[in-house]
Amino acid sequence: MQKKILIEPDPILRQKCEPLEKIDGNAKKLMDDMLETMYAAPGIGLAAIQIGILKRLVVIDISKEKEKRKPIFLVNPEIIYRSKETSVYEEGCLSLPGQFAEVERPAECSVKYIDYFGKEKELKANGLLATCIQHEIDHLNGILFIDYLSKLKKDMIIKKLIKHKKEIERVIV
Ligand code: GNR
Ligand code: NI
Repeated sequence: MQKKILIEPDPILRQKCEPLEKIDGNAKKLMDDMLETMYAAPGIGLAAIQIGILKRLVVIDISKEKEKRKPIFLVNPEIIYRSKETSVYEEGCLSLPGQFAEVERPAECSVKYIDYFGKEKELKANGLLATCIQHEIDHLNGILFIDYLSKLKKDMIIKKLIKHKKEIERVIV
């Protein structure tokens, strides 16, 4: 089932998420819902916290539109390596609709995680995947990409989002 994505400013997005204890049917159902929500948005990543669930759970799929889908589920992910070399990407976030900004992060990283089937895995990533992994793991710690911008840029984006939320309210009421 497709879920509603929380939009900043929302205090839930600033919470720290708890590790998932075990991958039971409920957890699998949640991961399936996250994937469906991410594809519908559409986005290349989604953390459970973005649909209001405070668990350390991420889905990512950076495959192109016409390619075969290649979803990656990261349960309790931990970054175990960050390159000194950095790269800059124009980032967006489904919780910051319409807002984009360049963010500098380590160009490469390795992540240790548990997969959809409960198996321990490691993945070394570069390029867009490395950026996306770091963006998603930030979500699990209550961090958004606007936290890396100047106060001026961050405040401007938050102001726009508040205005956007008020406009949506007006349509509903
Ligand atoms: O869809 C998304 N695109 C994106 C582009 C550049 C860097 C990070 C991302 S993640 C984002 C989806 C999202 O908000 N995930 O939390
Ligand atoms: Ni995001």
